[in-house]
Amino acid sequence: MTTAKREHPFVGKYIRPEVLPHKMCPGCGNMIAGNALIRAVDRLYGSFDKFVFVSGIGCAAWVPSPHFNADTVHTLHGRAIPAAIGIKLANPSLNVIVFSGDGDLIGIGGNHIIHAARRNIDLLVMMINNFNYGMTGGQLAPTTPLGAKTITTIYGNPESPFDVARLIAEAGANYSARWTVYHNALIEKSVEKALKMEGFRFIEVLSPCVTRYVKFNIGSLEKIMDLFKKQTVIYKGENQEIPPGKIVIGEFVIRENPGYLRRYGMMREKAIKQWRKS
Ligand SMILES: Cc1ncc(C[n+]2csc(CCOP(=O)(O)OP(=O)(O)O)c2C)c(N)n1
Repeated sequence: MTTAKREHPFVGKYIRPEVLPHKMCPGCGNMIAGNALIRAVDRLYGSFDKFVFVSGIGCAAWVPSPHFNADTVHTLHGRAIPAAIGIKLANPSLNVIVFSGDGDLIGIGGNHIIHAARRNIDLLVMMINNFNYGMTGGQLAPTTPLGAKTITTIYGNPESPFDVARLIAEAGANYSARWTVYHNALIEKSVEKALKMEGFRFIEVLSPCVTRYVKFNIGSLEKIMDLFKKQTVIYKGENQEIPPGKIVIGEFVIRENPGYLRRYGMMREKAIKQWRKS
């Protein structure tokens, strides 16, 4: 007996039908971010032909691979960025997108991401921040809020988290933004904008891990979505006063600096000219 292939009603050709229904927990925000990414790609390019998606290990890393009907590379934990850099340098005509979790990108992969931002490498990185290591049981991550409970900090987290979007902006990226899955239309616009830019572009998406983090700290999906709706303020510049308890979302930096490939090309030309003269 053959089973009829099901096509996703909205993002159809971009999703491999054989992997549906997806395996994320009910209420997980991963696919909302993935959906926004697909819609932005669809509007600008109409296909995944010129794209490669790279991910590390974790629930978020499962969004492009195996779900996207595209060229995807599922790398080792924390190593999505170096793999993506290699792909981009080998074939600069490709749009290389890293899609992974906070534990993967800023925990084990933290060193890679800050240097890729500093070097303004021509990559788009989407990081799902669900405030913990979801796939392995809800352990403390470098994004877990101070005082929050996780399976490894049952009395509360004694550490301060990284403000990842600002860290990446400070490190030298051309674009850095943060949204929540409540703001899915804004994620889509942000991806569209980032895809038109060069250099390192970073989009952080705050997302509910209902099975772990939300269960330990907030209580329910409704409550965290309400928090994303009511407790967020849009970033308006460094002089903005942020009331206590608010979550700042928005675009933290938009630069037009040459990306790594263009800078490398300029240096190369200079070197060739000097060598010809000598
Ligand atoms: C070298 C190595 N260390 C640890 C692990 C175990 N591990 C797999 S996924 C993961 C956490 C992923 O967290 P995150 O990136 O936040 O993704 P999430 O599951 O929360 O979406 C860890 C610690 C591993 N696979 N490889």
